[in-house]
Amino acid sequence: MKKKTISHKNKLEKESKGFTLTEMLIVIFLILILVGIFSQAFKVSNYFKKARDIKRISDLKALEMAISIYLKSTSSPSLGPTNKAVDEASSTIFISVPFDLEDVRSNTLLWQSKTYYFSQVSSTEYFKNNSNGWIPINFASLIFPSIYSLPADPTNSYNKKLFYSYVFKRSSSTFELNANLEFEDFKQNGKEDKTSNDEGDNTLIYEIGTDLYMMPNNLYL
Ligand SMILES: [Ca+2]
Repeated sequence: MKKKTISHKNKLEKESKGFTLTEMLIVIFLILILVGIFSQAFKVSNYFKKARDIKRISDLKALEMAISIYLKSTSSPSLGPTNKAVDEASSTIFISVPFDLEDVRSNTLLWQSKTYYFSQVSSTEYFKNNSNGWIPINFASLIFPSIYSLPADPTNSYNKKLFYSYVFKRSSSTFELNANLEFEDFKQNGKEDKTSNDEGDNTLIYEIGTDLYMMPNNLYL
């Protein structure tokens, strides 16, 4: 009777060990599936980051070209409203985020002992090409390149630090456009670094324009 009890106990232990092994195999199998799913999701997420960055770079290049041609082809060009150039009383940063989505118009930014103010327009105006858009330049009369509507960052969020920005200097008729990039390969020291070799003063940010030393370098921090 005692022998039977021991044998029953051994049987239970064997069953218990067998179940653990099966369970382990199932867990390993599930982990492998999850690793596969996450690595695919990571690839997809990277693909979208890259696509958004390509749009950012191409948007800013198009805007730079349009502003440069506007300056050359317009008899008395205006890069922005009175007092809002970086060399005027209220140095202003114009951003692509509409104020009715995220309002930072009362914010200020201190950079190198100088205070910068923010300019935003509404979501029904920000894309306008007639100086009422987020870039205060009248592109409406520009024949080539034709800018029918101003591009904005694909994410376009101040809080996420993904938006376009513009500043200008009146005395020299110069300007700068900035965008923050997401794709690791395009960032500083990445395989296709786009932010530290653009001749600007901010190695973390994609800068384009005719004076790349105007935008405060703490704007996207
Ligand atoms: Ca840069």
